[in-house]
Amino acid sequence: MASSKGAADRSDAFDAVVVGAGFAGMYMLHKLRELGLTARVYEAGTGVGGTWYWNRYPGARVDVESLEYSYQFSEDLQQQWEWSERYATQPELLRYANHVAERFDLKRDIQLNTRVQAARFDEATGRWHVTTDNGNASSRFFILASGCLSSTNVPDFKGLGGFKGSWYHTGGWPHDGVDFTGKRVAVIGTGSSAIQSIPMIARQAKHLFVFQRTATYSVPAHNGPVDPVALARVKANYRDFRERNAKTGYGFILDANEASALSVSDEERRAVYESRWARGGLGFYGSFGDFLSDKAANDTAADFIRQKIRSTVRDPVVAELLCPRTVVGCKRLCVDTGYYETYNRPNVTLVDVSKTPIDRITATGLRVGERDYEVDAIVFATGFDAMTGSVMKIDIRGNQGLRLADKWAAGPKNYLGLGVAGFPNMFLIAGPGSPSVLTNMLPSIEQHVRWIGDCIATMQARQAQRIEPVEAAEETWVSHVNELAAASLFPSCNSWYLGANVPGKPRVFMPYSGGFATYIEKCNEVASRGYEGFALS
Ligand code: N01
Repeated sequence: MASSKGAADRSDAFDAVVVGAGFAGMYMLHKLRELGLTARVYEAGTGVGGTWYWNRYPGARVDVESLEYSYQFSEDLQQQWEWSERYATQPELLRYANHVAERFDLKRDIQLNTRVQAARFDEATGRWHVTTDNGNASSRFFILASGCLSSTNVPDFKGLGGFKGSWYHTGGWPHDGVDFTGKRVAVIGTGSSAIQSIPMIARQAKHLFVFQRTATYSVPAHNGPVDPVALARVKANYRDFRERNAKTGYGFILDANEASALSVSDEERRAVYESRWARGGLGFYGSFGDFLSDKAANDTAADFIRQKIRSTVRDPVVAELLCPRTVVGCKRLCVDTGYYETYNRPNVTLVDVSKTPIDRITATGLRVGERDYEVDAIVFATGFDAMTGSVMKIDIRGNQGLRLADKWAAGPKNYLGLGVAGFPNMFLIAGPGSPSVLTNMLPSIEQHVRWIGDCIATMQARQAQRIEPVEAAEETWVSHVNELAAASLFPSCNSWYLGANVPGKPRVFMPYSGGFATYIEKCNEVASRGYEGFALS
């Protein structure tokens, strides 16, 4: 049984405290138990599942195929679990998370409904003291599995407090759902969450107004039931499938074409894009080898998608507004079902707020310039304080009281994305400095958990008490992450990868963009050299 609120009103000592019971926190707990360690997982929600617990907006589903976006640590689990669709819906993913929690008896060490507020390292005892809104704990290891996209971003619009209708954020959707039937609805934002929810909301609402600041590239999902032939092939040798996936740049198999987009004729290039478009999904990233490194190559993909938008959306003015002008992939490519088609509906209006921003929320709607839009409900599909938001909300203090918030004031600094100098025995899972959000998150999470588990096992074998990165290794890693980003097209637009969506946030490209396979090699090399770049004592 998960601990109830009351049961936690005491100070507890554990080998490890883990923040978050999403896919990362759940597997970390399982791994710690395998090592014979005691652990407590704190989770702010009333259930497990992380992202899939919070993001219940209409149309929410994964954008990586379910057969790949799933745990691989248990052969029985991956053989026995049956995904119903190529891209699982949020309810199915949440069922999966709960199934894993039950199957591995995780809930008895997960304390729900509890938010971690502070964590302080005591140099004298070598222990972390963790404060929550529901009891305190101490532990040798402090592990942040708090998620990259869990701290919601509601822009500070004037007048929101006086709005008489209802408002929602996609990342904190009511558990009972929302019925928009007969309502006039505003959706603010056109990122992945908006692109998935807009077609669903448009079907219910009397009228839908979409407020777009930046147009987004999206490829069709072509979702459907899992292909039984592909399923049988994967399950016959799931291990091989996972090994191939770990050798890719993105952590999922996309049959990457290494050729340059500029090395082939116009007809050949178009045929490649058409076949990727027909297959659907993020495999579009694998069209050409220089997709994200050469602007001229990227322009050919951008032109292709713009043509698709123009041939789908009947009103040419609306189609032009929907055509993005940025680099394809400098924001995460979206995967949709009927997104562009939705703008052909008579009850949908696209409002361009790129030049004239939303001025304020009024009692009855939104004001843009001189014009008022009257609505009954507002959906903020405005994203997250990504990658650092959920970590920075915790007051974390390391050696000599050093605050993580101060250390990261100019952007996150860590070594391999796994540890932070000055914060002994603290680990991050799939956060900044690692491939995380640029990859299939599940294999990235599992790779981190395995690495942390091996590291702790090595410490036990050597009777080492503390581990933390050496400053010089951390500096070198941060520079490497920055250099890789600077050599790519990623920094060319205002993305949440760069922190550009949150006013005042330092502009630093946060994830490691050198590719999943290269990153795994680097982590393994560090471990095989006795945790090179870390100080063990
Ligand atoms: O958030 P976003 P998201 N006025 O930050 C706009 C993952 N995910 O929740 O681009 C007007 O991408 C903002 O405009 P702009 C996935 O990794 C995955 O959609 O800043 N507009 C943008 O259009 C994804 O990348 C799935 O100009 C404002 C939108 O709000 C990540 O989560 C599904 C504004 C925010 O887009 C985040 O996606 C969903 C303002 N003041 C999410 N402020 C899958 O498919 C912001 N915007 C698995």
